[in-house]
Amino acid sequence: MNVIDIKDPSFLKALSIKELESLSEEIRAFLMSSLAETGGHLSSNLGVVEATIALHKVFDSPHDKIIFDVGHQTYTHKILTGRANQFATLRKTDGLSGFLKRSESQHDCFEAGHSSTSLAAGAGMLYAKNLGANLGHVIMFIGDGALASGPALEALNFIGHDAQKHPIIILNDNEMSISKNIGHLSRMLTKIRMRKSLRRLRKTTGKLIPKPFRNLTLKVEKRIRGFISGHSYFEDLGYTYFGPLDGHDYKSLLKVFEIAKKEAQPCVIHIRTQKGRGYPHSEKDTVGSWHGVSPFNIETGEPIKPQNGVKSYSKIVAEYLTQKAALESFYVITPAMMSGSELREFQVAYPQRFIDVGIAEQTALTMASGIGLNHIKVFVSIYSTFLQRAYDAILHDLARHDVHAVIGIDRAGLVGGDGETHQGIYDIPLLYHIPNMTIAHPKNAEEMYGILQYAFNEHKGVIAVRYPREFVPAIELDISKSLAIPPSWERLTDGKTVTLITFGTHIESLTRIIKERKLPITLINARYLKPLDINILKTIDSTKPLLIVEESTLNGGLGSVIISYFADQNIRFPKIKRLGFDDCFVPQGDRETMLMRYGLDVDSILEEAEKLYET
Ligand SMILES: Cc1ncc(C[n+]2csc(CCOP(=O)(O)OP(=O)(O)O)c2C)c(N)n1
Repeated sequence: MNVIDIKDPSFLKALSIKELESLSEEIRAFLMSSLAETGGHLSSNLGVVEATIALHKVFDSPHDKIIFDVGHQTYTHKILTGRANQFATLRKTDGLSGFLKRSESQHDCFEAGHSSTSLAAGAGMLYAKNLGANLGHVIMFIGDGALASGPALEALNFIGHDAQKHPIIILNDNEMSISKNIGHLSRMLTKIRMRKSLRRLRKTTGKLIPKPFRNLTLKVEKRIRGFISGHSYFEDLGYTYFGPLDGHDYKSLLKVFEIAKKEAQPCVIHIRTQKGRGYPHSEKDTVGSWHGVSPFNIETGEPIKPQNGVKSYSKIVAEYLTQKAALESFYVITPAMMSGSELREFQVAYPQRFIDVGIAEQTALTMASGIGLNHIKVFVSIYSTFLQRAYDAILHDLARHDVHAVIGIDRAGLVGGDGETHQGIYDIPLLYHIPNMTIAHPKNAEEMYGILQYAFNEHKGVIAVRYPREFVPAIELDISKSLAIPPSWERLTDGKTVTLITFGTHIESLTRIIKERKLPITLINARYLKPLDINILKTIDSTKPLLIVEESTLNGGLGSVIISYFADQNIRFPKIKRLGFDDCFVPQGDRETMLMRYGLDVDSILEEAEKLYET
């Protein structure tokens, strides 16, 4: 069968194991050729082809609810539910989502993008079922990386206590998060795997051992087994535990899924899969380079458009940290995003000062407080979108203690293909009202170094430095030549008819165009969003219109704070206009297109300024 022709998963019921195996091969080949064109979450998807097919064969979606954690590994699910023909648009503007999307299919029963929500969502569905919601089995499919995160562990603890409900948790254990997994849960899973291997070893070698010695070896083995595994973690939490199974072997998958279907108790099915299976480059990956990829050449594994001559802001920050670490000791913490935040080089150079806490954003920020309270410097690298998970840790644990800590907010602003769930446009209001908080957003790489110098060397409390998912020319910056830039704004042009306050990377183009075209605009770089630069605000001509632009949600953003300031001073402007995202979730799409759509590209900003001074 051509995968493009698949309409829904019902055809799987009639397929034999041989046929399922050849379908897996076709799906893998389709995924590889399709993702080579579009990019996407390659490794996670190649690993779960058999498990997804087996789930859809045994269960009846959409009546049975299959909730995939994060949703980044759902490409096979998308194919089986009739979306293969949309794969050319994967993660593109107005295209197929890279995650589950309820508006795409009735088989997508819950949407995510952030990890570790599937168990709680599934628990909610079971409670809804109890009050009469018409749904069948509830299956939560979660990776070993996501299971180790707080929200998943909380739900695991909660669900297991209720023997009346029947959640089916599929634990997809590939020993990887994006990079190698960390933590004790991961070690415990290794022990469970070893226990199974020991059992198998005993079966095969037992007969070879002369009879008088068999009892002795059994005793030794029992001792080793007790030492290695103890009771099963999941059984102790109230689950019937199945596994570990080979997650690529249909015979075992189908058998155990069928048994679990009939179980009346909460159960965990532990499957072992190989991340990146079927493609040598991704099979070998241990650092996460193939977790999410841009378009690549299948033969060589090389990216189609290598980013020559440019560097990401993440890389600029990582280079600063590496240079800084040669001068003094401090910690860098990441919640599982070493690869995306380009911290690999730092980790290799300073492994003792690099902490990957796994998908544990709150832990990352509270740990930073513990470190900072002991007068040791600490940098937490975190994506804007995942910072949402750490709000309380920042407010309650860091800012309230007024600890010195630097938070690097990566992916601030629009993020492109990851879309709605990952947009970095909500952190400004989230942080702004927190006392003791300083927030910066440099306009370019040099300014980034200057702000980081201030943040590390002179600042006393919590400071967040935002930077976008954008590239800059690959210049080498030298920390020794970077002067600290303390909280202040800069006036870049002096025009007579309108004042434009903004921050971020479009400032350079705006400055250039305003100067070239001699536009009558006063342009102000609000490189510190908090505190406001009152000295500069006092110089603004309130008889002229004011335009405030931010690549952020407007509610509670910089514009609203500036307007509040002027209102408090009883200063009125003839006109004030704010540009940003107005109370909305912004869908996926390439950055430039989406900025244009929302009127935030350089041309639209200047047009808006022009309208203000013409009226
Ligand atoms: C709250 C949150 N933090 C970080 C991420 C980024 N992220 C996406 S997938 C992933 C790894 C998940 O690992 P695992 O659950 O083992 O799934 P696998 O990709 O290995 O199948 C991470 C860290 C996220 N989606 N959500």
